[in-house]
Amino acid sequence: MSYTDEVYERVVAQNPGEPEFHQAVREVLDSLKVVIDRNEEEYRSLSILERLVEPERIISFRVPWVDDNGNIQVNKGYRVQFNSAIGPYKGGLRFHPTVNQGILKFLGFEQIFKNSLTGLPIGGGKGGSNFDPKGKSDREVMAFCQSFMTELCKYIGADQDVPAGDIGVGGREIGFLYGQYKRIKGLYEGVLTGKGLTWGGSLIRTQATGYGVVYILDEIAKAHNDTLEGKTVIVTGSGNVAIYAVEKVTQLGAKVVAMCDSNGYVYDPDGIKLDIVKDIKEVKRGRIKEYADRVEGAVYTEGKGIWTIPCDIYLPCATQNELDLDGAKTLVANGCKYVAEGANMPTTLEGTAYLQENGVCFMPGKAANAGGVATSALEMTQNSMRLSWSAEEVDAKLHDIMVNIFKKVDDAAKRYDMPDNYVVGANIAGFEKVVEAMKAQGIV
Ligand code: NDP
Ligand code: 2IT
Repeated sequence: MSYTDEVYERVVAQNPGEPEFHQAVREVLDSLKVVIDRNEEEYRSLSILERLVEPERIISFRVPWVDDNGNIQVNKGYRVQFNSAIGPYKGGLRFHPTVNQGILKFLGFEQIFKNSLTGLPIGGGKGGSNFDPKGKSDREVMAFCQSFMTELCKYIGADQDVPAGDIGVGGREIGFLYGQYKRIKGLYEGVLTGKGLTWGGSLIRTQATGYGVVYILDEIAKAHNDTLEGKTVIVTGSGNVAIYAVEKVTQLGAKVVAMCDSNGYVYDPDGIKLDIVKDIKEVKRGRIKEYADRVEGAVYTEGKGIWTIPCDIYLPCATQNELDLDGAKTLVANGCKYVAEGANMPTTLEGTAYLQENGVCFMPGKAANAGGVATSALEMTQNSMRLSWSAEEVDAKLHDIMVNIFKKVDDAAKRYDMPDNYVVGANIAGFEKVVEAMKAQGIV
């Protein structure tokens, strides 16, 4: 059996009940096969893959808090510190009822390669809780965040582990978390990113993930002698990543016709009016259904199926495994040409294979959505220097980083004779830097 298959079997046996983690590992190991084959002896003797798939540390803790009715609630809290070969652990916190250890391990594992691709010195980590911020008052969210940070603060620091936002964690939550960290540790340091602009945050961090998806999409189009101008686009989700992907792709001349949330999707043939989506989601914390009540000609459909609307470009920006094989088949049948993942692992392995086999240019999340964490690293840099850059400066750096990620991914795919296979390219290019660092640092 090949070394990669052996390690995959071991991961499945030793990490039961964690299908998303198995899936993320499967994809990476399949891509790395061609690299490992060239030097299997050395990788085996150093147990590189066994070390790569085992988190350096997982911290799990109880998060007790008091709700508005005076009842005590208890949630689970986690931080997965996956790999620190190239820098302090870096990655978001997710607050969503579906969060469990396996989901955070898949996210932390993806983060290792994503952070490597940015070219910046950040290792891989992820954390979160099964807490559901939906429908909670600001006071309840604050009580939860304070309790969560009271435990987490023992394990993080500006040069140790720097969390940020993810699903269910935005500016409000980062604020409450930061306040509690500072209160307990007495340190005003860059321990979290995605901070507010008056207290150490970076301009463009809010927009960065969505903008970055579109910057790399633009590079893919150019590499295929194409342009985004006039294209019809679907963006799934209507959270942070989705909103700013819509903003940038619209600025570049494309038309977004549909968005969704976990309840259903809206179709607006005239093009989504983003100011209305922002008001519903960023101000009122409402449902996407309200868009159809406010915009004439827009139609709301309850449930899944946003991919049935014909499009040239599909940007999944909601959550893992939202696009399966049937969805992929429908996209191809309707002539979709590009898929760039704003979310982490939103396409199943079968869906991805079908898209690639049918000529769709497919950019995986660990490359396409790396602009968020890259700008987080720029926030860390500004915090260390105790100054802040202008929006233009940060945006230009983000753009350069995304162009460079495209080059690295494209180059690695070509070096291994799989041009246009950006999945293989991203995994190999991300791995190359991390493995060099792991080898140099000995058996740790
Ligand atoms: P938000 O919480 O801001 O938004 C999430 C969006 O996805 C919401 O519209 C939400 O709908 C929808 N969604 C969540 N879960 C589901 C589900 N099970 N089914 C259908 N829709 C769902 O999160 P972000 O925009 O920050 O994150 C979106 C994705 O992007 C995630 O995969 C995240 O890991 C990834 N990502 C985020 C980065 C960042 O900087 N924020 C960076 C890189 C990747 P509803 O409100 O109904 O739950
Ligand atoms: O998935 C991700 O890259 C994020 N949620 C952002 C992480 C970060 O540290 O900015």
